[in-house]
Amino acid sequence: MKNTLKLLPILTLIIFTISCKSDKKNEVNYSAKKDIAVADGVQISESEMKQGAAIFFDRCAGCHGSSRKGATGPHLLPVRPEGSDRPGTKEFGADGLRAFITNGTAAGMPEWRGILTEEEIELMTRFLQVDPPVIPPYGINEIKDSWKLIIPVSDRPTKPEHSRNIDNYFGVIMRDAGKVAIIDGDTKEKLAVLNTGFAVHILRTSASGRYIYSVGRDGRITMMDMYTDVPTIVAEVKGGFDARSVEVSKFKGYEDKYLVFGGYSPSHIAILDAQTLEPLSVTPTAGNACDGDKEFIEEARVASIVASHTDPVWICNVKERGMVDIVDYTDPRNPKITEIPAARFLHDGGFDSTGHYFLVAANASNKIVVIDVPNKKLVTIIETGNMPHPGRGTNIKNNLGNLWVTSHLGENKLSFIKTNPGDGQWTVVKEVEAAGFGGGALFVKSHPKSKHLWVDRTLNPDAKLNSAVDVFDIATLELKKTLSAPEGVDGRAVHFEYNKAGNEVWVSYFMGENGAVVIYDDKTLKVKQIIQEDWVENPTGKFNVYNTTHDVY
Ligand code: DHE
Repeated sequence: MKNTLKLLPILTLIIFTISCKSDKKNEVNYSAKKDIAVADGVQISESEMKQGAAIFFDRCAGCHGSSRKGATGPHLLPVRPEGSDRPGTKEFGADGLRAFITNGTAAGMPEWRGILTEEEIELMTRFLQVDPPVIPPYGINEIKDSWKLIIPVSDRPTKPEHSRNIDNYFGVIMRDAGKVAIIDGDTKEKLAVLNTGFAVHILRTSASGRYIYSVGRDGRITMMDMYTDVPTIVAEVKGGFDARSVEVSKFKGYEDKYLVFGGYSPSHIAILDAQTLEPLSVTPTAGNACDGDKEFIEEARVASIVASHTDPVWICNVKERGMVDIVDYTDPRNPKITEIPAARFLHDGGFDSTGHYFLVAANASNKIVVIDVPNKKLVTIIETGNMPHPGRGTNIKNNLGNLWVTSHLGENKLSFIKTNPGDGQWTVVKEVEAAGFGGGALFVKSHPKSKHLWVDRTLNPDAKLNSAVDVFDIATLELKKTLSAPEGVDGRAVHFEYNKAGNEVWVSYFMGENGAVVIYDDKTLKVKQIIQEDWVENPTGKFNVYNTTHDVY
């Protein structure tokens, strides 16, 4: 059973990728080398190489890395790389690869039968035996070429064209539809459903709250204006082939000025004008690992990014290298980057309640890293549990002190880290189990005005657990209630967001037949409203404008 638990993180990462059922495809134009395919004795044409690369990018790159050198999953290179205990794919041959892909493996690879067609599996058995296609260069010129300024700043309204309360707008991601819905949180009206690109991942809001930016797994950033009567897309740009995060400048004097894009592929930090999305600079993130390993890590993907409110910096987390990069944006064309060696692989994180400290999960080493942002220093690294996955985490307060909370993917554990000075600061002062067995939690959430802590179990294999959410009492840290999916709603419960007032919690249901956004009264824990119209397709992240702008979590 322990082994199953250990596999859960790998499995879950793969489930993320599988679950993306969109017909839309990421348009990565890898340049295939005809001669390599032929020289290796594998029959594969240039167009098949392109098709294989597209399948790999959409389905496999999240775990195995865009360049197939391995990340959370093993490498998939034709020949065993020096020092690796993992054979090359040529050693497995077409039969071995077919068996892995079709049936999955005990090490956590899922069965792709039924998800990929037989022809696609056949193609992948050949694609994986030849050298990976070269990822074409993508730098500032390519970003500039992709840039579309749809509505110039001078043609935009100077004040809202409506009397709605923008602070309580919600941006809701419809991941598989490649869309973002803007919902008025006061009236629950859908104001617009905007096309934002392949497998949208997260949203961030500008410091003024006027603009919402989305980023997707095609590296596309879409900028949406909330001042127009109907929210409108005003600019778009492709910052790379693949990405997971974007953030804006929030420090006084820099509000709504600059935007940072974190590239998974290529691995780089791009800075853009936040009013127009014009690219200003690109800095590759490749380099050595945090632990003194001399291996140069080319694929050094940028994971979470937060914007400091106390300094003109972003905190960008370089996953494979385990480096926390503090990016000073005062000179955006020549950003000054301070690298803080931390732990591998950095993933997601958020601020403590003061906004002075940033806490980020290093999920390959089961740790939470604490960074003192104004002083650009590592405070400490805390061992928590198997695969911490906090989202941005959440801040609560009770008789143990101010606590920042993380859930875990790999085990059933919530860890409460004390953040205020005094005995126990930066240690886990309490651990709590949720209902049932196993991990699979992705997100936690509370609000300064709430008495509750909400936790999902999205990637737990048990449908009863993954379709429910647990609500804990902040004062006692005891489980108060497990809320199952309301009637007529199914799928996995994922991600929470409070409204501005802090008295409603919005929960998404995705990967089912009857997805929805369910709105709970945070006090009574009763369903207030279910948003389940036709346009609601596999909803995932939800971002309230006020809370996102002010980092209320
Ligand atoms: Fe996410 C946050 C990466 C799969 C929904 N996800 C993040 C962040 C990273 C990340 C680095 C932090 C962004 C930040 O704060 O700046 N996510 C990845 C992956 O690499 C991964 C594991 C696999 C993949 O191939 O993408 C992955 N993520 C998923 C999902 O499957 C989820 C549940 C739905 C989806 O989009 O496919 C999902 N991730 C989210 C959401 C956030 C997020 C909603 C933002 C949480 C927040 O409150 O800030």
